[in-house]
Amino acid sequence: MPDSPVLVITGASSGIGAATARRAVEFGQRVVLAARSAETLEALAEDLGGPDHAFAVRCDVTSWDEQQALVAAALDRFGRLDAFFANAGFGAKRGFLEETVEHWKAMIDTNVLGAALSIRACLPRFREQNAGHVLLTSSVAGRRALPGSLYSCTKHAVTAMGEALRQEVAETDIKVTVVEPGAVDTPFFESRPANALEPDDIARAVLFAMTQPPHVDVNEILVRPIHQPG
Ligand code: NJP
Repeated sequence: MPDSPVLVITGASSGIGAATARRAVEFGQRVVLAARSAETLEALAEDLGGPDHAFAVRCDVTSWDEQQALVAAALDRFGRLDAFFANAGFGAKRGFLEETVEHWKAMIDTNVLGAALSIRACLPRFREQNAGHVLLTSSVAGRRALPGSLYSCTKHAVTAMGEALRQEVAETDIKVTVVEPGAVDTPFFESRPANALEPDDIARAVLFAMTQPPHVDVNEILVRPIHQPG
């Protein structure tokens, strides 16, 4: 599939990222899977059809060097880059007296700085080719603040980042999509949430945004499980 689109996904080792990789390959795309768990990524890449379809790159999104190396590896392996799904992230217990300061720093570095570094890593290529699609995983918690939730603050930053980028590239053919899931049944939660979405429910929304005609830019998608009150 030498001409099929190439999608980089961070946070691809589980949950929403892994489900999106599966759907993207089903839609004929080639995927570059990034996360810190190299062995899990390798196994997923194999499962998705091996090196012609999926390629694993260990990348901690908080590292600028590793994000640059990720884009370089994608271009080196597949020769093109069409979309970048900045999806890596994690949460924290609600309450400004909860968790450690180190946990807060790691969460802000991953959720906010990590997303910004992903944009910085793929944007030169997208500008050069005047085409490309940046997708960012925010959250329902990036639309409305949740009580005592610093996580919610990080996702507000991601929502703002998507809109800031959209405006910056509005005169180009680059697309920007902010994805805002409600509760999704993934390892994000320590215990399984009731009445949650499946990761594939978000993957289908991501593929919807990615498969629109060139003149359509889906900027924001908020998907809750039915009956989710907040
Ligand atoms: O969770 P999970 P989700 N560098 O735990 C990776 C948002 N969200 O799919 O590095 C690189 O299955 C981690 O991989 P590893 C959420 O905030 C979720 O639910 O190997 N990668 C794994 O692949 C997040 O932004 C819900 O540990 C790093 C992935 O991130 C996104 O959805 C609701 C990393 C996390 O996968 C995907 O989360 C919502 C790093 N430094 C938003 N740190 C929900 N589940 O309900 C972590 O609104 N990862």
